[in-house]
Amino acid sequence: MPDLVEQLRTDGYAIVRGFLPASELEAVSREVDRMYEEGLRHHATYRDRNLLFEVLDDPKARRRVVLQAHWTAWLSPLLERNRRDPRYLAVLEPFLGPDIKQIAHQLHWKPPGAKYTFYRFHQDARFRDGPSAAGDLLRDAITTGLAIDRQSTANGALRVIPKSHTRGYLGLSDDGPIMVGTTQDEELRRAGLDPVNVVTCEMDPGDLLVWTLFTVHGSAPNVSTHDRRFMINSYVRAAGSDRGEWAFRDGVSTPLGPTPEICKYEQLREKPGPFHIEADWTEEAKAGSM
Ligand SMILES: O=C(O)CCC(=O)C(=O)O
Ligand SMILES: [Fe+2]
Repeated sequence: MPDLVEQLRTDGYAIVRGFLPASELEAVSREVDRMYEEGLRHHATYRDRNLLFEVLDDPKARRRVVLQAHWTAWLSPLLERNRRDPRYLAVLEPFLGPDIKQIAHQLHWKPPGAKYTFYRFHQDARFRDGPSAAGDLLRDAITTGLAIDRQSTANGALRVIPKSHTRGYLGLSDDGPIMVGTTQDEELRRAGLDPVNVVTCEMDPGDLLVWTLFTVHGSAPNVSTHDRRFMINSYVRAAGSDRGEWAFRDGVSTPLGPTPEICKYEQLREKPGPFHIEADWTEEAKAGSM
C-alpha cells in the first residue's frame, strides 16, 4: 500500500475505500446495535476493567443515550475477531511492523436529537500520557476509524486538518471536556491553524479512515435524523509500548488473553470495577454541582 504510506506521512491521514465489504459490515453493524442495547441497560456510565459504556441522560433528546463503548471485544466474539482481522494487519504493517498492540477499541454513536454529539478539535496524543507516551508517538502509533453508517457533513463525519501532524503537540481542547463548547475557529487560529483547511471525511459504510496521534481532528454535531456509528481502533508498535492488548504477534492475529492488559485505563488493577459513574463533564452536571 505505497500510496497509503505516502499519504499518511504527507497529510497525516488517509482513507481506505471499501476496507470491509458490505456483507461483512452488515454483521458488524448488527453487533454494534447489540452493544448499544447492552449499554442502555445501565442508568449511567459503567466500567468493568477495560470495558466501558458511556451512558448519558441527554438533556436535549430527553432519553438515555450511549455515546461510546470501549473494549466491547470482551463481550462480542465477532468484534474480538474483527479488531485483529488480517485486513487491519495489511494496513498497519507498513507503518508498525509485524508486532502490534492495540491501545483503543471504541464504538462511537451520535444519537439523532442528542445534545452531546460534538468533538472539539484535538490531537489524540492528548489521551496517551503516562509511561506509554515514551517512544515515537508519531511514527509508532496509528488510529483507524471504520465507517459503519455513511459519514456525512450532516451526521457529523470526522474532520481533519491536513499536514497538522507535523506541528507537534498543540494543546487544543486541553482546557476542558472534548464534547463541550464550540469556540473552535478561534482556537485553531491561536494555534496557527487555518480553519479553511479543514477537510470533512465523507465516507461510505466499510471505508476506513487512518490518522496519526498528532493529526488535528474533531467532528461536528449530528444534525441529521440518522445515527453516525464509527468504530475506532488504535494500534502501536509493540516494541515501543508497555501498554495494550496484542493484535498481531509476528504478523499472526492474536486473541485477547485471560485477563485484560492496561491500555488507557491506568487504574485497571487498583479499581477494576464493575462500577457506575455519574457523568460530571456535561454543562448540566457542572451547573448542578455549583
Ligand atoms: O467520534 C468522533 O467524531 C471523534 C472521536 C475522537 O476523535 C476521539 O474520541 O478521540
Ligand atoms: Fe480523537
